Amino acid sequence: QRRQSMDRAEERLVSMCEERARMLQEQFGVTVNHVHAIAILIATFNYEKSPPAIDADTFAKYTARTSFERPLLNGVAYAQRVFHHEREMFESQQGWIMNTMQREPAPPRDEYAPVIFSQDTVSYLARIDMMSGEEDQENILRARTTGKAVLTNPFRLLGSNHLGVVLTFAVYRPDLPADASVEQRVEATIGYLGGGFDVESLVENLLSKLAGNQDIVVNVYDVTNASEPMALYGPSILDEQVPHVSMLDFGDPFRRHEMRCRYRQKP
Ligand code: WA2
Repeated sequence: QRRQSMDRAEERLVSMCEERARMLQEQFGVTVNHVHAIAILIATFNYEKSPPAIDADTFAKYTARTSFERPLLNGVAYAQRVFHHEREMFESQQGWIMNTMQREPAPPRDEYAPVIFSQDTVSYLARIDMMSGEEDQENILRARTTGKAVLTNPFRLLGSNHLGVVLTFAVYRPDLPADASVEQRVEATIGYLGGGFDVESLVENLLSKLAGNQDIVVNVYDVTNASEPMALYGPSILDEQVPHVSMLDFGDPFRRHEMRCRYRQKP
């Protein structure tokens, strides 16, 4: 009798965890796909047309109207690639000076990635050189050599200070061949599109709507380095209960994530 109820409890935990992992992965996937489409939109409308057929106001309107397509993202922003020798011209044309994330004037470097377009929900990113943040810089460099969606380590996002990860796509000149080399990719890079997955608040909101949510504790980790899991979501765990582990694929082959579920109280 006791054996059977244990099995049923275990089965219920497994199915609740798998359901949550599938849902989260699905919402991650649709969000990544939509950001990819905006990256292509920018390449098309900002580069192939002269003068550019997109400006900051149009970008803000379009991204606000399509935010339902990106349910887990705090917003999207576009950072233009600017070389050091172009900086003076760029700043005088824009009429502003690029800042670091610490809100200081950006110190000299070989190249910069100042945000020129942003969704209103992340308007605090405007004018910031995204190369000034360690996580953002790593993402930018990896995005442009791979041509794929890339994710950062879990860290606290600007603005909300919520735990999350940043998604970045490189934007290329539209003449980049499909089989381009790494060097060709880097050379053809004109900017970067991305935003923050606000895991702390948007995943909470997603899970809170599911039946049985009060019964279980859900954690999400970045387990790219298996011996050093990095917490991305959920409370710190004190008890030694063995969790059920569900695999998560957020679309960046360089990273591994997993969901771990436990009963709040032993059944
Ligand atoms: N987006 C939202 N919140 C953030 C953040 C970010 N980066 N960085 C820190 N907090 C413009 O990679 C290009 C968005 C990064 C793109």
